[in-house]
Formats: sequence, C-alpha cells, structure tokens
Amino acid sequence: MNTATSQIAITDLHPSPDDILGDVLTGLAGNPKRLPSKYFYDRRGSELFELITRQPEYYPTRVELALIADTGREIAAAVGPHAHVVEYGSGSGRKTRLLLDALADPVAYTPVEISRSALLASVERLDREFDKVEVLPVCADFTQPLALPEPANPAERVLLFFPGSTLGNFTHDESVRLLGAMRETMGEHGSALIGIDLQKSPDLIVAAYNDAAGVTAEFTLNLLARLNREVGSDFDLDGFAHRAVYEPAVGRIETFLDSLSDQTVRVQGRPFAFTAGEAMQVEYSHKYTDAIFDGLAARAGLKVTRRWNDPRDWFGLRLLQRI
Ligand code: AVI
Repeated sequence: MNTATSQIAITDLHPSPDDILGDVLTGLAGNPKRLPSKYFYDRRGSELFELITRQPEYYPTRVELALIADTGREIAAAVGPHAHVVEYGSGSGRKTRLLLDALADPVAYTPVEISRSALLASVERLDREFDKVEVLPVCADFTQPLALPEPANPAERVLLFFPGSTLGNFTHDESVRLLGAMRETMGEHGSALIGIDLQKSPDLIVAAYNDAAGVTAEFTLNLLARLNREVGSDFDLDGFAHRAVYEPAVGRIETFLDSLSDQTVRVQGRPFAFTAGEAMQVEYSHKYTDAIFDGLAARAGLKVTRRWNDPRDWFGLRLLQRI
C-alpha cells in the first residue's frame, strides 16, 4: 500500500481512474451539452489556474490568504494543538504554509489528491520546510470517506482543510455528499476548515471570471485541447468562445464555451452537431450566504462552530464539527 518516493511515503488507495471518454460522450449527448469542470486540471490547466490566482480581478485567492494570515491565531485557538491536518486537493502550498505556521504543534500533514504527480509536486517542498510535521500524502478520491494514515506521533484531532471555495465547483447536492464524506473522515472529535466565496456585488464576481488578460478564457479553452489529446476529439479551439455569467437567483457563476458557428465535432468518429451561438456548460462556481452554507452543512450532519470573514465580507472561512 505504501510506496516510497524520494523520502516521502505515499499511501495509494488506488482511486478508480476517471472515465473521461464516457463522461465526454454523456455530456455531449445532453441538452444542453456539458463537460465536467474536473477535467480542467491537466498539467497546463493547473498552470493556468495558478496564473488565474495572480490576476488582479481574481480576488478569492488573495483575500483568503490574507484572511488566514490575519485570523491564524484565532483558528489555532479554536482547533487546538497537535492536529493531523488533512488537505483536500493539493494546491500551490501557500495556504497550507500559513495554516501549519499558525497551528499549535501540528503533528502531521496529509494532502489527499487523485493525481499522483500533483500530489508529489505539492509535498516535497512542504516536507523540507516543516521538519516537525510528518508528511503523509494519500492518493485517493476525496469525495469518498477515507481511512487516514496514522502519524508516528499520535494526533489529538483531525483538521480537514478545504480552501479556495473549491466546494463551489460542486452542485449543492454533490456538496452535501462531499461534506457527508468529510464528516466520516474527520471522526467524532475532528473538524473541517472550509473556504467559501461569499455573495457580493455581481460586477466583482463577473470580473473575476473574465480577467482582462484572458487567462480564464485560455484556461476554459484548454479543456478542449486536453480532450483532443486524451479522447481523440477534434474540437477547433478557435471555434468556441469562453463566457462566464453570474446568476444571482442561484448565486453562481456559470461558465460556457459558446460555439461560434454551425459545426460538427467528432469524438472517436461520433458526430456532435453544434449550432452557431450554442452554449456548452463547463463550470459552476457557487457563491454563498450564511443561510445557504449552513443549510448544506446541516444536511450533511455538520454545524458551523466558528466563522471568519475578511473585512469586506468577500470571502469566509468556516469551522465545522459533527452535529
Ligand atoms: C478551483 N475553483 C475554486 C476556481 C473557481 O473560482 O471556481 C476555478 C476557476 N474557474 C475559473 N476561474 C477559477
């Protein structure tokens, strides 16, 4: 089960590989056509996402980083010492570093990630930087409950960390299932610290998903390049345009790739006809009110025990425990 890499042992829970071809065929056969946003993150997609987080319009990363830095002491007091920190997904490590620095004597850090290469890339630096924190990466699908590796020094509690408002990319029903899986994984005395993007002026939100430099548009279109490579489709990247709109009634950004002409796309020989202007839905990014988020948590058997917002109430961190 454990495979040694340079010095870090990975626990490989052998997540079932994504059925990318099946998902694409199903999504293109639907009306409206859809493609799952989880396929944005190939190597280039992850690089482009990292670039998005540095665009002036994309406030969530900057605001969340400042919020963790400003509230670190309070978070540490609320969580308690000797935690085993389990991060869902592996990002650039900027937020993880701030959290591990703030917490009182964290004993272990477990990033959970379905992609082995992304997992390895994320842990090597952190392992060097935090010599008192045991790094125990797990290759697994975090939407399912998981058995966590046991740190050599026993932890007093588990803290699940799910920053970035990544929850917002799931539908509300999917979010409840994911929060339910987190409830299982955290154990009876554990907690979860979740970053959520809050509802605010639609202009600010729309700008964040339509940056002037066009990085988000490139990120969205990169999905088609990935599919052409990996499932043998023949999407013409110049034949589609990125469009992200905010729907206040449902509190979410909806991102589409619009077909610029009548055209037929083939996936392994199967034709899919697009009309000029037809919108293919590729991502949701939900924005929350307290009522919406607390309601999702309650449906999963969790309650919000602490809440921290930045001074403008743009972004929040919520600490959750079992009801
Ligand atoms: C990863 N996720 C939380 C980002 C978001 O804001 O929904 C992905 C993203 N899509 C476009 N810009 C950023």
